[in-house]
Amino acid sequence: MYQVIGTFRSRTLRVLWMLEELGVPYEHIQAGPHSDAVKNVNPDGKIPVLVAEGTALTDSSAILTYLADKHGGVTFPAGTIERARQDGLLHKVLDEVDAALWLATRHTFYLPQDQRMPEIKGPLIWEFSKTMRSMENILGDGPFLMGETFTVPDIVLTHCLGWAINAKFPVESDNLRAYIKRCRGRDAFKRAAET
Ligand SMILES: N[C@@H](CCC(=O)N[C@@H](CS)C(=O)NCC(=O)O)C(=O)O
Repeated sequence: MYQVIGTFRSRTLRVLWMLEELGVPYEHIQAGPHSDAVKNVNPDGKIPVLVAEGTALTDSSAILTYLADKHGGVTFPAGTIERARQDGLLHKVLDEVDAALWLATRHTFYLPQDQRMPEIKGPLIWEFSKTMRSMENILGDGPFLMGETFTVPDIVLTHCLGWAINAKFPVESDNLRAYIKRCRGRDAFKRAAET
């Protein structure tokens, strides 16, 4: 059985959500970054970690893609044009949304005090707003980023948008707000969020 290591209030939620979407059983070990439980399997101390077939897999997007391919769900098949578009969207979300939020988080409270540049948040918010306009265009009538099919980048973007709202990054578009609600309304998300 898969083991998911990481706290619920982190990128670990993405992995729990994917496993619920796929209907695959798993064990969830609640452990924070740099705890012994994490460092035993990932010396970097970062979460989430998925232990699959005795091997510790790291990076939430890599884990989601592995699970989607392995169980044949929440993705277009590898080697198709749709999959190339899906992966392009995943990388756009990682480059422009996840990276901005993580940089702001590090400079707000994660880095040692003397290494922080909290003023970086202003330019990051400016760029983030541009990205939100672009995401709104891509989403169009949706309902999901890839149209009718819910895929890996929807999990990552929905997770990031929740993070953005908590971090006071503006998500003002009604269309994107409705998208978050739609994705979070999925039974699999509700089950993951309850674990
Ligand atoms: N790109 C990685 C980032 C992993 C990551 O930075 N996780 C955070 C928690 S969400 C963490 O463990 N931070 C501790 C650290 O950076 O030392 C992923 O998507 O899994």
